[in-house]
Amino acid sequence: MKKIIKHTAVFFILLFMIISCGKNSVTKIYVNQIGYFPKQVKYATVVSQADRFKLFSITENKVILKKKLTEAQYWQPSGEYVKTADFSEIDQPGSYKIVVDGKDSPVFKISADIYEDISKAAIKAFYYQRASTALPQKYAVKWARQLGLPDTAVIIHQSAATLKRPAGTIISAPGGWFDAGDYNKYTVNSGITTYTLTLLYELFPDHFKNLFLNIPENGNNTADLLDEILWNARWMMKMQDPSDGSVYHKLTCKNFQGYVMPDEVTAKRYIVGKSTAAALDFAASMAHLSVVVRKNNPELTSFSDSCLNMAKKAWQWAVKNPTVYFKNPEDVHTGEYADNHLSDNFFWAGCELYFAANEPSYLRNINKTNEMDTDTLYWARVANLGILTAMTGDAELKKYLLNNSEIEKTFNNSIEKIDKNIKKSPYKISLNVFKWGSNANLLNQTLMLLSAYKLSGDKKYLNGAITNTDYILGRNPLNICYVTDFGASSPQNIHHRICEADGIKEPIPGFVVGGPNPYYLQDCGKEKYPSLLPAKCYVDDVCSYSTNEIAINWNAPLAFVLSALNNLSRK
Ligand code: 9MR
Ligand code: 9MR
Repeated sequence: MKKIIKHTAVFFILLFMIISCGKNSVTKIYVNQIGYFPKQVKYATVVSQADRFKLFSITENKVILKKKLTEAQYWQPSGEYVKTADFSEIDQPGSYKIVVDGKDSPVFKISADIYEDISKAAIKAFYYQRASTALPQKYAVKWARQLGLPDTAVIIHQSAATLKRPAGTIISAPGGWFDAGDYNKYTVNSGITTYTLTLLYELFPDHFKNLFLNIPENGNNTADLLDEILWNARWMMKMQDPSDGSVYHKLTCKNFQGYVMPDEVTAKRYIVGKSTAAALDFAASMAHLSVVVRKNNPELTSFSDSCLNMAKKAWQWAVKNPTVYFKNPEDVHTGEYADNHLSDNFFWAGCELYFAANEPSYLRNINKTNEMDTDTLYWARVANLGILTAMTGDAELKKYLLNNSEIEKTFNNSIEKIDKNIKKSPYKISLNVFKWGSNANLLNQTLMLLSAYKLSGDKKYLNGAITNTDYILGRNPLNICYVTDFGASSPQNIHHRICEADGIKEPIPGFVVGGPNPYYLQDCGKEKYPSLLPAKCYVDDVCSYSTNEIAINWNAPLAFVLSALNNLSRK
């Protein structure tokens, strides 16, 4: 009996707390701070006791819509009850804000070209990551910088040594992009990044033939996006050991550098390790590039051939050395990108080489989709890249592949899961697990949806892609646009050595930060994080490399999603 009374009391106290908290709670309105497309879905997310919202047109200086909010739904990752303001019926271009309970949202636009600037900035960001070159003011405006880290004399580390290239041998491997906030260059992460941008170019070739990014290659005949991809691909080619086709795992200093500019780094640079993952990701991304270049850029035929030859050699090495797993040697402390789960990498590279070489013998892994993790897509889980290639590749070759495998079914299942998660989610997004790089995980799911939309024309996938992207651009529990220099509120203190050291207040534009996740609080210390709830565990502080760093493999799906939406939503 006593127990029951105690339980009842606890129950009422909790109930009282919930009700009184709810009453006192301040109204919050989250919108896509960049804006919304005419003729497409438009949602704001609201935390409020109120049950109605108004849409105020700033252009016309009047309220143009009054409507009911949806019922509140609880979202566990942010610990909030949220309602949706659906104003999809408004298509008139202009500036707007949502008003609830006397409170205003950030101002946003409705316009067909909302993603024009931000989609370009997301690609231009790669130019700012270029290693081994000066960035003249003409292209880099106030973020111009001196040449640093030329990488023309890097040392073969013991872990990468062979008879022909013993430890201490000097090789040249200039160019490429800095991985992230750090100055190192990692083959595995370069592979997925290069692939993602190549797929973007492949799916929208006409869009990119006319898109100029104000980079040094601007005046040549090659699309600027492809020029940017080539900047990295030419570096990757230097990461192959020509004597046996193996691929080095990374080019790095032994330790992470302090907050200095590239030209101030004095530490030596090393070629560290070889790995099966690096060989396969190299093979896959190079084979894919070779196909896309062959198709779109006849002026680069011999480059395309080299890509394919190098991809084949890397594959052969990987087949002979299927379990060379990378681990940092004792004296090296930079990013590891360790991957000991390689069935997906074999599958991805096999698919790519099949298309590139028109040779079914590469397909020995195609029926292994059930051994792979196809629910996710990031640098260590790449099965979906092979699946995307199989779904979007050359019609004839694709027929054979799809007839002889479960690939189509697996793709459709993944897309349905993503779509279902969006429908279930009070925020209307497909992300419900928040890991390091959470924003990019959501963007990669969105990339899958957009590919599905391009293939099927089914509008629900476009809708899902739009609502997912809203979250990245401000319709999230922190009310922040996660892309630097865009939106009403955006990250100012990214974990990025250049931005920290350049003496310029504003961060370089167009970078998406990794985003909230609660798994690595020791970078800043737990007390720096305003909340430990997964979708709120983020701090705009340079110390937070687990939530506020930027990275090439995160910006690639950002560029993909924004460019694809910019193109598709107008049709
Ligand atoms: O700056 C590094 C960042 O690029 C990496 O993502 C991160 C995790 O590998 O590590 C950062 O470097 C930190 C190091 O791991 C520990 N000492 C402090 C460094 C940040 O200044
Ligand atoms: O993106 C990587 C993430 O999945 C890992 O959990 C994390 C810790 O190992 O490392 C991330 O990658 C970092 C890399 O190791 C070094 N450069 C910065 C990358 C982004 O934070």
